[in-house]
Amino acid sequence: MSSVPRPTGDAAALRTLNFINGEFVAARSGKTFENRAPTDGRLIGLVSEAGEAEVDAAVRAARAALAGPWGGLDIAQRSEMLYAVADEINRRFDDFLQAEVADTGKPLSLASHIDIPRGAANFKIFADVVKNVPTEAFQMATPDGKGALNYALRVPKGVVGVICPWNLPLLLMTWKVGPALACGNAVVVKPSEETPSTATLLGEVMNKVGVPKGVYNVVHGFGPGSAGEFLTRHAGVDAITFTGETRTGTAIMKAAAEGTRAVSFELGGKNAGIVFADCDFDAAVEGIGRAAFANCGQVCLGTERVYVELAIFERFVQALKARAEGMKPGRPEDKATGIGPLISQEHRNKVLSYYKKAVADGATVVTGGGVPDMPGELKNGSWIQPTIWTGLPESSAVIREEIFGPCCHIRPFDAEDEAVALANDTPYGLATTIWTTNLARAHRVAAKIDVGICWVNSWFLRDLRTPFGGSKESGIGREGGVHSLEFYTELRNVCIKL
Ligand code: NAD
Ligand code: 6OD
Repeated sequence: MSSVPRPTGDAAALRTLNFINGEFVAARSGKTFENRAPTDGRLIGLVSEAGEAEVDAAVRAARAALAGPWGGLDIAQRSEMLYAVADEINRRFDDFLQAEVADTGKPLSLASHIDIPRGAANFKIFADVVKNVPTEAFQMATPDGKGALNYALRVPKGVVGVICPWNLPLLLMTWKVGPALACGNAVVVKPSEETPSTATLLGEVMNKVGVPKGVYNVVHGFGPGSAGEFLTRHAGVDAITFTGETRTGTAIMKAAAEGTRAVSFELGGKNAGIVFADCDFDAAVEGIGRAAFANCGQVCLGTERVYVELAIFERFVQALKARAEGMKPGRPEDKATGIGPLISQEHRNKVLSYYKKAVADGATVVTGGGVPDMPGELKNGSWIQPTIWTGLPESSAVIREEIFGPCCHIRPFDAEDEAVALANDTPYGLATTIWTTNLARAHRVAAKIDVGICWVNSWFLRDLRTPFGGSKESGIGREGGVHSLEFYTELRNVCIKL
């Protein structure tokens, strides 16, 4: 039986199953929920909703794997296995691509350049990191003159619960599963209820390359009162790594407090873009265009607040308008498609409520502001127009709250300090993108913005060895490169009296 429904055929008969202890299993309760395509609302298939029994079985399977053959592998053997996982994802590239595109509706061009290649790369990079990061050693003097030697061992945290969002499903899930497994942990993954497919498909890959059963488990369901809550509350979970909304992070942190479990949180943002008059104008328009509209604005690092130096403000607004209007909505496989739909009708209602609020708060709608007219079955999809506003007060909810849609507000500024103050005036602290050709200014401003990631003359340019995460309400901790090892392992100091 295939673990993932394909987008064609008798969808109602197809089930996306949980993956527990190396097997695809339906929940004992028989409960399922629908997985619908955001492009046209068609039923992709039914997803088996894990209950407490399945979550418990997954956690136990993970624990048993740690005590079994997985726990006995050395770093080189584990790394070799993770390379095989990456190679198998690449071999089945088209299966992953179809599954991701069916669940999200994102353009094939985007998923084939970002989501799936990064899904594979996340295994290779951390397989390399674990092999190359040393631990520390200290010699110390002792009163008897013989001394002592201290050295640190890195040991896995144990069973890691991985809770994922829907915007970059495979990429963000493997961004956590890759390092967790490289460090020798076992995982239980709870993908978003909106995008269950690629995490499930990865179970087939794990079996194919011989990852021992129980090392990688997937349970499907929702948050409160469902698999998400059952997993984060489960006493057998040693650490929780989560990507999603800040308020969900708060709920998970409360669950993790029981048993003082470690958390790593990658949360929401309300990121600023700052465009100085001395920028490379075309590059800035292109970069801010990507930051505001890529993935239909559903990227945590995206820019919803744009501050542009007064001298180029009007020209910039018109250029970004032209760029937004040039993005044609359409089917993922259509080469002319520039923008996909939002993930769901529910999310579209949320984004549209901000579109309404913007007008109520006095915005000038430069472009967009509504729903595009789509032909045929696409009418049933969750399409939305890329939207640009000007003229809002900084106090508007549209400026203060994360919308997670293809939209941005553009405001002029006069001076560098003013731009920095505006960018920092938010409870979030995830990312910023700065556009300037003045090198001294680039360094100066980057140092003053209170975020985890600051891009200069670029956006979403990722070196996976670098620290990734947010400050303020955008997260707790950093992942990436050696920083991932800090979360996914415990350092044990061994002190030997000589
Ligand atoms: P979400 O918080 O609604 O859901 C994320 C996951 O948490 C889902 O799997 C959901 O089922 C689960 N969940 C919900 N409530 C839960 C609970 N009480 N206990 C346990 N699990 C629970 O987020 P989303 O809507 O899927 O994703 C969009 C959000 O994610 C945006 O806020 C975005 O900024 C954020 N995000 C952040 C990053 C980052 O790296 N900082 C990356 C991507 C997305
Ligand atoms: O590139 C990454 O590693 C990463 N975590 C990206 C997050 C994107 C948020 O939507």
